[in-house]
Amino acid sequence: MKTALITGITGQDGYFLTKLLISKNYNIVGVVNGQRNPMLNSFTKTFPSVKLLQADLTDFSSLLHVVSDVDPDEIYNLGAISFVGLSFKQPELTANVTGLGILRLLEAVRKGNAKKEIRIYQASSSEMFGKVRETPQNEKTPFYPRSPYGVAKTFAHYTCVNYREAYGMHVSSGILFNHESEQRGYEFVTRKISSNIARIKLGKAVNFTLGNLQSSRDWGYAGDYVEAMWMMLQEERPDDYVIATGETHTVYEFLERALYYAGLHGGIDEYVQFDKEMIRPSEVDLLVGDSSKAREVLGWKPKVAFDDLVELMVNHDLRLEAESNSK
Ligand code: G4F
Repeated sequence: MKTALITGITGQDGYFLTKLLISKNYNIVGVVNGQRNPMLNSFTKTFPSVKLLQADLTDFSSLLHVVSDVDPDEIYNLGAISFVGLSFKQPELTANVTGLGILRLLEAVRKGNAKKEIRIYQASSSEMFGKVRETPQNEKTPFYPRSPYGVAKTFAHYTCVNYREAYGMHVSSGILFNHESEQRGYEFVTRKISSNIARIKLGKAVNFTLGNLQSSRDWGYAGDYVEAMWMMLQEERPDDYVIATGETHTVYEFLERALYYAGLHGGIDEYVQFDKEMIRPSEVDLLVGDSSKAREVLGWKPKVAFDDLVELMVNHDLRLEAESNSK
């Protein structure tokens, strides 16, 4: 039985990766900072067999202990300050967790007592492409990050490349484009839209606020994307892979589709007000990924299309809101 150690296990991707690895009969250990984590209770209820250990990506000695004690076959580093908007407000914390976290983890593997051939997955991000240099973006596209989050992820990405080359470590990075689901945090735009539209549909709200509706994202389904993470670590040779659908849509289009699936037929202005607080100091205007390499080498491809993604998120939130009425 293989053992996987997962940081950021209580987030959206941690949820789907845990499900996947349980189906593959892994022994799973999660790294959590229990005192500050509001998701902990629901995670332990959903996955009672997963062992959770206390450590933090900002605390090298805690990582050293956990890695040495668990001695995993695979490590998935999903832990991060992952909300781009917040990274502008807390840039130093973002650099520490999202940027330096993987450096500490790699050092914990190198210096600790765990086996040296551990395979490591780093959650890189399409935010690294930022002000894009070419379209679509692939593994060779130069990075131009536009947020403290993007800068931190770029540092982390190159740290992984360096540890691979300098020390021969088995580190692979998935350059994942936006991936959403019914487990998505409410601060991200897709879930903000689906949850608020569900509330409007059920008469619990009349409108909600959004910022820039013109930016375009390549949105896929998180459940599909965690399969790519696992596939990367099954390859003999570590490498970097873009994981994306190859389709891009504006926030406006997501909103339109969501209103349609909820059966709300008024104009967008009827339901959405502009909030200048949501405008970022610098924005990523357009992301669309070319995942040919992952398709060819890993045999990975996305299964859930854009329309299906919007529909499943809206239906999920309509159900949630209806259930909370009946409680
Ligand atoms: O949903 P978002 O906050 O996601 P963003 O910034 O693209 O980042 C996500 O994807 C990255 C991959 O490229 C990940 F690395 C990262 O961790 C995260 O998962 O915003 C999407 C777009 C932005 O252009 C934003 O300005 O939606 C725009 N937007 C408009 N109104 C809004 C809102 N975003 C949020 N969160 N809230 C709004 O009210």
